[in-house]
Amino acid sequence: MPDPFFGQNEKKTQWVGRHDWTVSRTFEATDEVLKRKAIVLRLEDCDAFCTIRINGREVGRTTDRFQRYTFDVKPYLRAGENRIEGVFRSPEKEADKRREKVGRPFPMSNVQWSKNQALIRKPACHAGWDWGLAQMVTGFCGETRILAYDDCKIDYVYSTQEFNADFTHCDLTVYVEITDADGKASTVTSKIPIDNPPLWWPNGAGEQKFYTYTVKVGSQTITRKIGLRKVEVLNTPDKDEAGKPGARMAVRVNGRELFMKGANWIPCSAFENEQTPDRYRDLLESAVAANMNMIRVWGGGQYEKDCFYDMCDEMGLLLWHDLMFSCAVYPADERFLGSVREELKHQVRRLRDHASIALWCGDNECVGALTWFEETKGENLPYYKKLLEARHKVSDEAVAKYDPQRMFWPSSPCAGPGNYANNWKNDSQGDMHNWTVWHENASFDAYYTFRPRFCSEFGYQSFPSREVAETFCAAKDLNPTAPDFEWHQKNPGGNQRMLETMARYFRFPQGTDAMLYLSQVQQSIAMKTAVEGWRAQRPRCMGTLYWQLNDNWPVASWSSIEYGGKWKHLHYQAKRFFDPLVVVGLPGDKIAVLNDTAADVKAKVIVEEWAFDGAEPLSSTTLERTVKADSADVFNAPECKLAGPRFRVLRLVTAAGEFVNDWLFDYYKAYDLAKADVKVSVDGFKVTLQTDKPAFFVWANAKGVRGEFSDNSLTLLPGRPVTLTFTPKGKVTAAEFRKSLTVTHLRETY
Ligand code: BMA
Repeated sequence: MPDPFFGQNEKKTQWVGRHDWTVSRTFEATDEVLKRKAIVLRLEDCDAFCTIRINGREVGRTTDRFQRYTFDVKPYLRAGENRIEGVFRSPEKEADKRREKVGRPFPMSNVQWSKNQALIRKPACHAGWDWGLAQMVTGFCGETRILAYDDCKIDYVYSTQEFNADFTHCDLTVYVEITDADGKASTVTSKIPIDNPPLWWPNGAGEQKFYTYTVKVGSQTITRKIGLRKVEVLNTPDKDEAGKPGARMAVRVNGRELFMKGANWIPCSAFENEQTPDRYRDLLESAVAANMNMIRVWGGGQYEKDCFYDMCDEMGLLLWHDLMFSCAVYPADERFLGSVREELKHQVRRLRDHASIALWCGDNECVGALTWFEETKGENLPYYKKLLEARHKVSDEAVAKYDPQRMFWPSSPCAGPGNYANNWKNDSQGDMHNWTVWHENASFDAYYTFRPRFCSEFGYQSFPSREVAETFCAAKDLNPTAPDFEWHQKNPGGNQRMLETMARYFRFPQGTDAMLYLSQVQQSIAMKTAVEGWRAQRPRCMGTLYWQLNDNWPVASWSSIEYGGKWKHLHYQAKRFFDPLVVVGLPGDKIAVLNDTAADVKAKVIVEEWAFDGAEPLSSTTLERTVKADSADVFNAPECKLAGPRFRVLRLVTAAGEFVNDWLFDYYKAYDLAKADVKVSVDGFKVTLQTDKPAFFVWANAKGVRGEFSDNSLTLLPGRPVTLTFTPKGKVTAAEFRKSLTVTHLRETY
C-alpha cells in the first residue's frame, strides 16, 4: 500500500477493503491449558466478517464488530504448536451482497465508495466521512484471548449506586456475571453499604475520587476502580418568557446542575494500530486542559477501547455516548435487529461501570436522515420511519434492561425520551445540532439568534497547520485549490467556504501561511461566538459541545486539535471560552459574566476603550458585580464615550485572578489594524511577548516541536507583556525550541 494519507493515494488503496484477508499465527498449547475443563476463544472488536479456524478446522464465524464472540475451542486444540487463522471477508463486498438481498436502498450520507455501509456492523466512518479517509480496514482490532478454566469465567462485572438525599451514604450493589465450565451462566450479587462515599466529580466541579472493589471468583480476580456519583439528565418540560412550551436538557451531578462544555469525539485514527493509549491520553488531556467536562462519542465511529473510558473516568470527562448508528437509514429485519440486540447487550454491560458515561443516545442524526435521501423521502418515508422506530425500540429496551440507571436519549438531536419527532432546528426542547453557520453559510452572529437548550453539535472548519499539510502534499501543492490539497477536504465546497469567509470578515491574506493561519482564526471566532452567546443564556441553555475535537487523519476539518495532537487556534480559544469565569460582550450592548463555579463571585468588571493604534486605553470604567454561583449575569454595558473606530477590552477581576476578553463592533476588515511590532524574548521554554500597538490573534508556533503553550491566539496590548510557557511533549532542548519558534499576528496576514 502506498501511504494512504499522502496526496490522493486514498484512491489507490481502496482495493484493501475489497479483498479477503487471512491473518494467522501459531501458538503453543501447554498441557496445563489443555487439561482445563473449558477452553474458549474470546474476541472483542473483531472487525467484522471473520471465519476462525484452528488447525484447519472451522471454530466459528463473526459478522458484527461491536459484539463479543466466545467460541469453544477445546475440541480443536492439540498439544504443542497450533495454528489459528482468521479469514476476513471483504466488508465492502459483504455490504453489497446484503444490499442485493434486501432489495432496497439503505443510504448513508458522507460515505464515499462503500455505499452500503449501513447494512453492516462496523464503524460507519471506515467508509469515509466529510472529514475522514475512506479505508475499509478489517481484522482483529481488540482483545483476542484464549481462556482456560475448570471453575468458571467472569463475563461482566458492574455495579449500581443508590445514594441518600445528601450523598452521605451510598448502597453499592456489585453484579458478577459468570459462566461455568459446563456453559451455565449465573449472576452473583453483593451489597456494600458505604458511609461518606468519596464522590467523583466531573472536571472543574471537584475531584475525581475513586472507590475500589475486588471480585474474586475461583481462580480469577478483577479489581474495579469506580467513581461514586449520581448523574441525572433532566428533560423537564417548561415554558419560555413568551409562554412557548419546551423541555430542558440539563445534566445534574451529585445534585448540582453543571453546564456541559466540550466537543465531539471521532475515532482517533483511521488505522486501528494508531489508536494507542498515548494518543488517547494526549487528546483527552488536551480536552481537560481546555476546561471541558463532557465529550460526545459520536455514533459514526466505534465503542472505544477500554483505556479511553478509564482515562475519561480518571480525568473527570463525562461522556455523551451515542450508540453506533449515524446519518443513515438502517434495516430493521430480524437479522439486523438481532445483531443490534447482541451488541448492545455486550457493550452496555461492558461499559456501564464507568463513572464518566452520562447517557446513552440512540444514534447520530438518524431522524433527520430520513428526509435527506431521494430514495427514502416522499412516499417511502413511512416505511423507513417504521424501521427507525423499530430500531430505537430495541435500543431503548436494551438500555432499560442492561443499564436501567442511565437515561436513553433516542437520537441526537431529539426533543427527549419517548419523542422521535425531528428536532433538527428546534431550540426549545432537548438537544440541537446547529449547522446554520457552516453548512448553510450564515454569518457568525447568526449563532446569537438561536436559544438552544443544549447544543450538541455546531462547527466551523479550518485548514491544518503547515507542518501537517506538508505531510500530505508536496510543497508545490500547498495551495487550497491544488488537487492533492483539495483531496484533504472531504466536505464538498469546504475550501471555497473558508476562503469566502475570509473575504467576508478579513482583508484577504497574502500567501499560504497567512491563509492557513487565518482559516484557524476565523474558525475560533465562529466557535467563540456560539459558546459565549449560549453560555450567557444559562439556565435556558445548559450545554455546548462543538464539532469536533480531533481528526482521524491529516485533513481540513472542524477539529480543534489536528492529526498528531497539535492545538489549533480554536483549542486555545476553547480553553478561554470554557473557563469557569468569563466576561463577554454581546449584541445589544450587553455584558455577561459567566460563573460556572459553585460559589457566588464578587467581581470587578473593567471596561476599557481602545483605539486600534493606541498605546493605552482611552477610557476605563469599573463596575462591581456579585455573580451568583452557577449562573450568567447579563447587564447593560456602560455607554461608549468616544466616536471613531474603537474596540473594547473587558477585564474580569475576581479572587481567582483576571480574565480578559475583547469586544469588536464590526468585522476585522473594517478596521485599519496597526502594524504592531511584537517583540519576542525567550528564556528556556518561557516566551515573553510585548507590543507597541494592539495586536490580535498573536500566535506563537513551535514548528515541528510537539508541545503546547500555556496560552496562545491572544490579544496583546501595549504595556501589558505576556509570558507564555511551552510544555514540550517529547524530547527537545531549549535551543531547538527557540530555533523552531515564530510569532505572528493578524496584521501580518496582509
Ligand atoms: C454532523 C455530524 C457528522 C458530520 C458533521 C459535519 O452532523 O454528525 O456526521 O461529520 O456534522 O458535517
